[in-house]
Amino acid sequence: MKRFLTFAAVSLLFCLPSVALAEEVDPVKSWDNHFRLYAILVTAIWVLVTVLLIYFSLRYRRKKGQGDGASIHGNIFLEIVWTLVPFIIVVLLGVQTWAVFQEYRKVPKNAYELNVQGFMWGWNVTYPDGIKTTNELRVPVGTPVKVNLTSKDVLHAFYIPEYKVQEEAIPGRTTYFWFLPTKAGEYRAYCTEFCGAGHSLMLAEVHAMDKADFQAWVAKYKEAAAALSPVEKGKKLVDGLGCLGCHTITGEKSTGPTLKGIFGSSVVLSDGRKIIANEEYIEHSISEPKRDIVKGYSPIMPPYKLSDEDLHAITEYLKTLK
Ligand code: HEC
Ligand SMILES: [Cu+2]
Repeated sequence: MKRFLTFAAVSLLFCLPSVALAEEVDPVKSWDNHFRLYAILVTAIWVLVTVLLIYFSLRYRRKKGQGDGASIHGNIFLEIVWTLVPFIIVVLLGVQTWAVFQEYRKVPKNAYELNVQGFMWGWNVTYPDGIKTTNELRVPVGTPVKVNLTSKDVLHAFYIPEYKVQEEAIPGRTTYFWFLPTKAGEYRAYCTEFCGAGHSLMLAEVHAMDKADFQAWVAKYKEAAAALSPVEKGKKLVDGLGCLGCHTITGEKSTGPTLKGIFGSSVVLSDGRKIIANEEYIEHSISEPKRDIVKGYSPIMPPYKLSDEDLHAITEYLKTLK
């Protein structure tokens, strides 16, 4: 019993570095500890075997005039020792390997989640705020980062050496990995699955940024996204203001005339005038619909009080509906 307890205590000590002692789980540290344990054990065994080999070769070599030595048959004690010791070592390493593997697979709950898609030949990154980058991965220091990985075409693999993570990117399937950026800096991610002529160019920059820098980058990126082009903004307005409740953009008549192809078309008004739908006409049709009523329609469109900028954006969008 006492022996068993000693054994249990020693086993625990071996596993401690990666499992129990870690205040903050970081697979990189656990991996390093694991590797160190391997290195120490392997070196110790190598030194022991080599030293004994040299010593015995010299000490017990056959000298001139000596006959054959005594023939020795087995030694139960030695047999048990050299079976049990390697067995214990293998079990310990096995247990620790399993513990490290668990860390790699168990993503912390507060992880920042990114989507990465490999393609021939590059990496598309999508962030939670809808930010998109290509061949550029930005992550906040101190927050665990989970990457959902997939591929658009063929097999790729995503590898960041410094974070000791590597995962397969498989078309039609989503795999994942996570890591903890601990220090601000620039790293590089590689494709490690031979995927064609551009394989060696499939690199991505990994920017580990201090939290404040990262937030500033997100804010700046969002601002840029908010500055939509007039056409995009116009589309948003038309979709958002309910214009499509009375108008189509596909050519069919609805409660109101279709908005498809309206710009530059000639419109017959209810009082018989015929005019060309230019910017001014369209903007007036929205802000003062009662002024010019299209022939064959009832004057039911409500006036919209919009800024000049918004009116312009809608007009720009309507111009694209050809
Ligand atoms: C309640 C229904 C209704 C809504 C909502 C509505 N419209 Fe109209 N719209 C009409 C009708 C009916 C006409 C035709 C009679 C007229 O000229 O006022 C018209 C006419 C127009 C015309 C002139 C069409 C032509 O062929 O000359 C434009 C441009 C237009 N609407 C744009 C818009 C936009 C942009 C919105 C949203 C911001 C909008 N409408 C919302 C009913 C509506
Ligand atoms: Cu690749």
